[in-house]
Amino acid sequence: LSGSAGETTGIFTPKFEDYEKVYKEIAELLEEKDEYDDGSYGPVLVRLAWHCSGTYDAETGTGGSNGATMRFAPEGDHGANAGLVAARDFLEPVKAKFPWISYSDLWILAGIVSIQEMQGPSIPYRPGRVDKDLSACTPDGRLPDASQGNKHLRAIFGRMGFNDQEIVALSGAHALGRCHTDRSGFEGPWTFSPTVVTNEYYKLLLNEKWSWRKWNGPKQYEDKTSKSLMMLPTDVALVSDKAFKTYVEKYAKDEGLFFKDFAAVINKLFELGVPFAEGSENSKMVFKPTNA
Ligand code: ZEM
Repeated sequence: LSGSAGETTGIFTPKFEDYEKVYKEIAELLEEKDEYDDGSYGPVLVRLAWHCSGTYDAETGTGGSNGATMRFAPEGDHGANAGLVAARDFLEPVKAKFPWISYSDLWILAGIVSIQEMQGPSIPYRPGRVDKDLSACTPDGRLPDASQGNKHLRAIFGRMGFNDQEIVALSGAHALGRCHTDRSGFEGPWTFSPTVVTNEYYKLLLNEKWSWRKWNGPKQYEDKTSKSLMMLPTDVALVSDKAFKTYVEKYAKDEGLFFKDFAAVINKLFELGVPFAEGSENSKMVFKPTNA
């Protein structure tokens, strides 16, 4: 009844079926626009969803995916967000077709669609994010700096409320995508299958020999075998730190465990600081991947 009551007053109350339509639209666009980068916008869409969420500060309750403040110049221009305009532009036609969805709900949904369509685990979804104005932009420097190490990772992710196990599980996202010299300055992919969610990142961290790449760019590692893969200093910190390494070993051994923990921690990341409706915790949406 709530749906029809809404309609009579001109307020549209979207339901599961409506979000499912948005899911399908994004999935179709992913398939259609397959000439970007390694053949998919999936990785950069996952990065967009992460960079909205990763500004969260548990102490002040500021930042996080609620607000979509990366639309505005101060935050959109933060060095960490270089290149994410490609992901935001990709989603503009979806926003135009479904104007009732907020940018902040749309960007997070796109991250979930991408993970699922790239054969990753199923990630539950809850809408409820509201777009804010530019006064809600977060200060620069809240996202991790790839040139740093274990202390920095614990400080940045600790501020969001994540522990060691969660930091390692989140980092498995680097199975996806690549670094671009014109964005971060770093170069290359972490794995040989950058458009498929796998536990390859952990296997490579453990089983490859990583040495400093000799080049003019920022300090990064290259693998000894093919010299075509890369690791950031923050990636290698996950095997040089003993506590982190135990989780790298677990996820390298057991892809099922990684998928389970990745789904849980991505769900937590994407919901940081979002004032969801009471009771919505128990009624999250789960979408079927298109080709399952
Ligand atoms: Zn990333 N990430 N990230 N990351 N990331 C890049 C690319 C991608 C760090 C980082 O500095 C960088 C997480 C954590 C951390 C993705 C997802 C997630 C790039 C390359 C850098 C430099 C950007 C470029 O040049 O285009 C650091 C220091 C992290 C701390 C642990 C987490 C958490 C992620 C998701 C859950 C993804 C998917 C990409 C690939 C983007 C693309 O365009 O291919």
